[in-house]
Order: sequence, then C-alpha cells, then structure tokens
Amino acid sequence: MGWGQLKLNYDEPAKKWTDALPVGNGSMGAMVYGQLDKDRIQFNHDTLWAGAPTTYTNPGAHEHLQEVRDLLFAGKRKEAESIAARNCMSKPLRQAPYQPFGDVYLEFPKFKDVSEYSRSLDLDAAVVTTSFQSAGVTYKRSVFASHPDKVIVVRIEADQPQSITFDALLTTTHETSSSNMKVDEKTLGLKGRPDDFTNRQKTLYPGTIEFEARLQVESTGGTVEVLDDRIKIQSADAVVLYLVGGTSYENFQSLAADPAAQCKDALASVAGKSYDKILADHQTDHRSLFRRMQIDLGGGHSAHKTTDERLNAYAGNPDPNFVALLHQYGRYLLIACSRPGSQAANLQGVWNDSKQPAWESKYTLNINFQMNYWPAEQANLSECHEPVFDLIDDLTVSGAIIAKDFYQARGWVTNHNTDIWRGAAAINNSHQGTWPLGSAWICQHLWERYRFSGDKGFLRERAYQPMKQACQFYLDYLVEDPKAPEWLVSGPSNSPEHGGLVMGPTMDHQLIRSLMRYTAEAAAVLEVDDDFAATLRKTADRIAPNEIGSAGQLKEWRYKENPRNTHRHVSHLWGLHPGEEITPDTPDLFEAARKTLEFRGDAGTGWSRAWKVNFWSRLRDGDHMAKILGGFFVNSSIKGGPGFYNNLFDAHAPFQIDGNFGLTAGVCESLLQTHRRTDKGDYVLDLLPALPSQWPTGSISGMRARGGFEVSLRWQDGKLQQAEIKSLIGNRLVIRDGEQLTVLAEKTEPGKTYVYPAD
Ligand code: FUC
Repeated sequence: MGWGQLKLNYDEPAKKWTDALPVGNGSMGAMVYGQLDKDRIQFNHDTLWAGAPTTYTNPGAHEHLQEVRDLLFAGKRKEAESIAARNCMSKPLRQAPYQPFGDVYLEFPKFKDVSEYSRSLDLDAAVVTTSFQSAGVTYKRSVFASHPDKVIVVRIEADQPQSITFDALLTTTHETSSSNMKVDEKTLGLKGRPDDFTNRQKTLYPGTIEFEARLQVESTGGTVEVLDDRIKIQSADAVVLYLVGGTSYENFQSLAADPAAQCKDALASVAGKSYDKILADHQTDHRSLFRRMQIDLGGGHSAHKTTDERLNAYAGNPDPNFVALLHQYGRYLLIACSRPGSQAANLQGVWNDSKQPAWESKYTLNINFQMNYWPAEQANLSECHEPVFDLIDDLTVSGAIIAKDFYQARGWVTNHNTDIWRGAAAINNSHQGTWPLGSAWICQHLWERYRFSGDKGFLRERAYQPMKQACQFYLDYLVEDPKAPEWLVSGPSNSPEHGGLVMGPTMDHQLIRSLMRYTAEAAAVLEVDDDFAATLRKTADRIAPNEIGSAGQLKEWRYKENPRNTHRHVSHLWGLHPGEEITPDTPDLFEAARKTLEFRGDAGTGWSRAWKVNFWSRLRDGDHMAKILGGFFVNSSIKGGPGFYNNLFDAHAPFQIDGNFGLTAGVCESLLQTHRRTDKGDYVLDLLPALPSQWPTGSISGMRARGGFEVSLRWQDGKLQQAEIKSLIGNRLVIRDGEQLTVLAEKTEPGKTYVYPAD
C-alpha cells in the first residue's frame, strides 16, 4: 500500500470522543472532533495525574507473609485472602488516576449550506484534516502535534480572503482552581490544578500537580483580540493556533517543575518559524520513524469510502489491507504517545477525556502495559521503547521499598499496577492485586531491546542492574514446595486475574525462570558476576516446571486446575508468547498450549483477542489467527463490546489502547518470528510462520529481528518469493523457511543485505 492510502476517512464530524481522531507528540495528545460551528480539540499532557508523591508502602506487611503462605499451602484460600487484604496491601489501596487537561473550542458563526464534508487522519503525514464547503467558500482545518517543536498546531484556511471569523476558547473540566488569563496580545493562558478526586473507597487524591497551557494565535489578515477568556478573530484570510502545555511534575518524587516555563520555551521554539517549516520538521521527524516499515497484505481497494463503513463490512468480507491499516495505525499511535523523555503509554496511551477513566488509565503490568510495547522493537520503533526503561528506573527505587517492607527481600518488586507515582505494592484486592511479578515481566523489555539491537552499552548501563536487582528479589521470595522440596514455587500470588490467591501459579514460574536465565546470560555477555549467574541458573532449574493437566491442557496452577473455563486472561501461556519456553522444540507443551487455547475460545476483551492473535501466530496457525481477527474487527461504536471504535481505537470495551498495539505485534508475529535459537545460540529468522490463507499475496519491509537484522519479505500464492535481510551488527544469519533451516551466512557484514533464496 502506498503511503497516501494509509488514511482514516469519515464523511461526518465526530459525535463522540471515540469518533474523534488522535494526534500526539509523545507528551501531549489531542483528539480532534472536526465539528462545524463549534469544533473541539480535547487535549492531554502525560504528566497530569491526580495525587502527589507517595510510596504507597505498608511497613508491617512482611509480618504476615508466612501466615498467608501457610494458609495457602493448607488449602485455606479465603482465610489467606482476608489476612492479606487486611495486612498486606498498598496504602492507600488504590492508585491515582490519569487526568484530562483541557479543551480548545473554536466557535464559528453558523455555517450554512454545508457540503463536501470530509474528515481524515493521514497516518503518514500525521495530520488530521477537516474540510467542507459553505456558501461558496471551501474551508480547511489541519491539526498536528509536533514532537520537535513540542506544540499542537491548528491551521484554519479558506479559499476566499477574509472568510475566517471565530472565537478560540481554552478551557478545562477542572473547574475548582483553574482560570484563564490574557498572556499578551496574541496569547491566551489557562492555569490551575486538577480537581480533588475521591475514589470509591473514599480516598482523597488532592489535585496537587499544577498545570498551565497557552494558546497563541498568528493571523494573516483580519483582526485579533485577546480577552480574558477567549481570543476573537475576525475576517482573517488564514489563522494558525499554537497550543502548548506543561505541569509541575518533575519526577515521581518531586513537583518542582515550572509549567509556565515549559509553555514559554515551547512557544519560543516556534517564534519566527513559518507554519510550513513547522509542518515540514514535524513530518520529517514522524516519517523518520513511520516510514521504516511498509506493509501490503493484498486486497483493500475497498468500495467503502469511509473507515467506519470498512470496519462494519469486515466480518462479512475480510479485507486484508484493512488489517494492514490497523497494523500501521498501531505504529502511528506508538509514535504519537511514547517518545524519549515522555511518560510511557498508559492504558489509553496519552488520550483521555475523563476525570475517572477506566482503571484510572494507569499502567497495568499483568499484560496491558507490556502489550503496549510489543511492537516497539519488532515494528522498528525502538526509540519509542525508551519511556519504559525510564519507568523501570523509577520502579527500582519505589519497588525496593516494597521488596523490603512486604517481603524483607533484597532488590525491587512491583505488583500488577503502577501509576505516575510509581506505586509498586499490591492494590485493590488481595486475590488479584497480589501479583509480585510485574517486575519480572517488565524486565523482559530490557532484554528484548538488547536482543534486537545487540547494544552492549545499553545492556551494561541501563538493563543489567534492574534485571539483577529484580532477580535478587525473586531469590529471596521463592519458597520450597513443602511436599516436594526439590522444587521452588512462587506465592502468595495469582494467575492474573483468575482463581484467587494461590501458591504456585504457572505463569509466575515461567516469568521468574526466564528472568533468571536471561540475566545469567546477560552477566556472561558482560563478563561480570559469575557466581551470581551460576546461582541464577541453579535456581531457575529448581523452579516448578510446566505441567500438562487432566484434559491435556497446560496447567494454570501447580496445586489445582480448571481446564475448560474461558477466562479472558490466558496467563499460563506466557511461556508461548511473549516468553519462549514453549515452542515446536517442546512438542508436548506446544500441543498442551494449543489445547489450552482451544478451551479458552476465541472471544475476550480487546487485549485478550490481540494476545490470541499473537498466541495463534506462535502456534503457527495463520488461519486460526485470521479467525480471531474476524471476531475482533467489529464496530464497537455500533455493537458495543470488544472490537474497535469508529476511530479504530481498541474497545476493551471501553477504550484501552493495548489491543491496538497487540494487533500490530500479532501481525508481525504471523510474518516473522525470531525467538527460537540454534544450539549455537543464533536467533533463527523464521519466515512466514503463520501466514493465513486470507493473505495469499503481499509484502512487508522493515521488520526488525532478534540478533540484529532488518527483514523484508514478499510472498505470492501463500509462498515466500523473496526475503531481503540486512545485517545490522554482523551476526550469523540462519533462516527457517517451513521445515527448512539454512545458514545464509556464517558471518554477516553490518550494513549488507542478504537475499533468500540466494540468487
Ligand atoms: C486487567 C484486565 C482487565 C483490564 C484491566 C486494565 O485487570 O483483567 O480486563 O484490561 O487490566
């Protein structure tokens, strides 16, 4: 598909927030409605949250740990849950919610005789455009969020002079302590703090973070007047508005940043710069990431003009290039909400219009947050992964307090959620919130960054210490199985969020085993900590193994089973994806994983379906993968339930961005897998492992592979035509094509492209 085809198109203005179209520059996000007379641009800043710095700790919690374990080993789950609930939980019990920032409203005199309305988001240009005709004049509005200039830009044009008259308002729903002010002759300001927030448990999260936004106008022709609460523009030929914003959040322990200075700096960066130059810089920046990958799955020149119609039609007539559009949309969204220096993408990326967003729009670490970042390396957006590593750095500090106070353990730990204050303790309830495995899973992202890039500097300076300290926690936390003391088990914990508080959930064992093994491997690469690495390997070998249950499924827990339930989480298949201990090289477990997934079924929330796309790809069953897509590509704006909204945001429901990112990763997994290794340790490039028959002919370029390669593939009639593989760091190049393993080059030359089949 050409770049110009990567568009979301609509023929009417957004009515709801999930019709509006997203732009973002990493830290700031905005939703563009494209309404006629009163247009709305709702915006966010990634550091605007409720609450204030806090550790969430509960210092005496460790005193009850042994008792909870004993009760669980004795089969007294309810008692254990209630002791844990009373004594071993975060204080306060719930974490803080992400907050909306404000809205820009553009109020025009009523447009009459409107025709030719169109609204689109061009994923390659990274601009939202609204255009229409009224009384013989063609109007156009363009909105984009520039990362290099840290501004959101709104341009309003007309094809006839002096046709633009409107009021621009800068507002917020945080009304208690916010106010507008005139900053200068062309700038309106808004400052304040979020309204105090009281959650269901009556815990008060005071609005503490200070925010400030500014809206500056540049008009060609006409008059501009800045009042105390609005900017009035009259009879202009063209207008550009610059929206900037900042907060007092400096880091998770300090609110000493200056929001006014952030606004001034951002406006200073665009002062004297033309609109065309700002747009050109924005597009150069965006395309330097976005254009690394192209995908064409065939079909797709659909008769349906608008994106919502295309979505509505998918179930009856699966359109492969609509899948390709969604794949690229995931990449667009990651670029828009996660950049070096920004906060990491939360449950809604950076976009949120509610003061009480679902699940507080936090970072849920028992699947959702990690899913957000599955595409980062594979889909060639490694830079967008950076905020995860910053978040891990913070958690090594806040999580060390929890390791000590809850477990008297070394190292750091985090449970199933964190927020802007880097809460790490068990939250909400003991049977789901007690899951001290967030740290194990999130460390995999450090290791993956190393495996894709081969960057030893990154491994040494950023990755190794958090990984090592996470291992220290688990060395102290694991306990012997009382009935089979040769094995170590995890607990108290749960198999997310299924079956209550237990000892010995399978997923935990996979996560800890994997963490210890790759940390030992990292130590070997860095030539450090030999003894520690040996301890890790020995301990990993003692962790309770995967087991096959009575119905042929993979057992979800060591001490119980429930094979036929259809719960949305399929956590014990972590070892299949994104882990890698279950592969065709372990045929019995591979088969048990398939059985497990058959029992669980093809339904689920948005992220659950996206995970199943990845699972079925790893099971090398492209047609089952496509079947999941068939159920997932449903218009949730019309039907409710899981699917996608009109603006192609993933519907959990409600909106949760993980499904968008999980889908992008899943499409990559179906075309290229690189998690299996040869005996020598090379990552095998497995080409088209799960190509569905619905995509007989297509191509993809710019996929990244573990071991440091960039891969482009073309296929026809379901068969690989050609692969071009660029070596990035000189590793040995091993290809799998079906059953055929080929060493394409014993040693590769960085920068050189290798072709398979060889010419
Ligand atoms: C987990 C999931 C829910 C939801 C929430 C944000 O708790 O079980 O489905 O995605 O995270």
